[in-house]
Amino acid sequence: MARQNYDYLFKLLLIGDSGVGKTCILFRFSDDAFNSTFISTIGIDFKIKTIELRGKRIKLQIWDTAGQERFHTITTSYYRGASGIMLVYDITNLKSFDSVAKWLRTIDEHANEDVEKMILGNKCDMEDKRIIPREKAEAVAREHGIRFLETSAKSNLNINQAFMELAEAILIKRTAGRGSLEAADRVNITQTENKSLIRCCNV
Ligand SMILES: Nc1nc2c(ncn2[C@@H]2O[C@H](COP(=O)(O)OP(=O)(O)OP(=O)(O)O)[C@@H](O)[C@H]2O)c(=O)[nH]1
Ligand SMILES: [Mg+2]
Repeated sequence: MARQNYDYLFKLLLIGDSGVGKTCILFRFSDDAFNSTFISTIGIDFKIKTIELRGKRIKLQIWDTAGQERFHTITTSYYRGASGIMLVYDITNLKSFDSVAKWLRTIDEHANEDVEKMILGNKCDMEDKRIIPREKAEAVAREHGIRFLETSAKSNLNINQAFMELAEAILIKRTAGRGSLEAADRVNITQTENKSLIRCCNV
């Protein structure tokens, strides 16, 4: 069996309306690249990236969900296993911001109660097309006690920051009240990894 080369495994989930930039955010984080062609996600997909935080190696398994309503049933089935959720809207798209409340309700319905949440206002490189003032989104996030950042997958603004902040919040929660990280916290080394692309078929 291959030796485990990480201390923790965190499962993260990207959600939000179609077209807000979830896949681009993940692509920027995992491959440091950006694609301006819109290829809407079918069902669900994931990428792996290992980061280092507070001297620990943390393997992030990041699930990228399709925003389109027709995939709702399959995507919500992935909420339960997530320890962190990034809820993305597009600062140039009012509808995507109005949907934030709906997505928060979906989280309440399908995710673990202690899931760490973060709201991301993406495409902040398009200042001239901005519809949602930052303060307005900040107020909503504050009201729900959720972290908030404006990001740009295109110009690589706050992308790393967002994943690091979310991972750090999860790490703090997992290790809270302990002087050191205990073996019980560690992921099961026999756990197998499904690296294949999971897609929703026949749609
Ligand atoms: N200007 C700008 N465009 C972006 C940014 N992020 C994504 N886009 C563009 O927005 C479009 C949609 O991006 P995606 O990442 O595919 O959107 P998505 O949220 O994954 O959409 P679904 O998979 O349908 O849920 C693409 O044309 C991207 O190039 C950004 O930060 N700035
Ligand atoms: Mg996508």
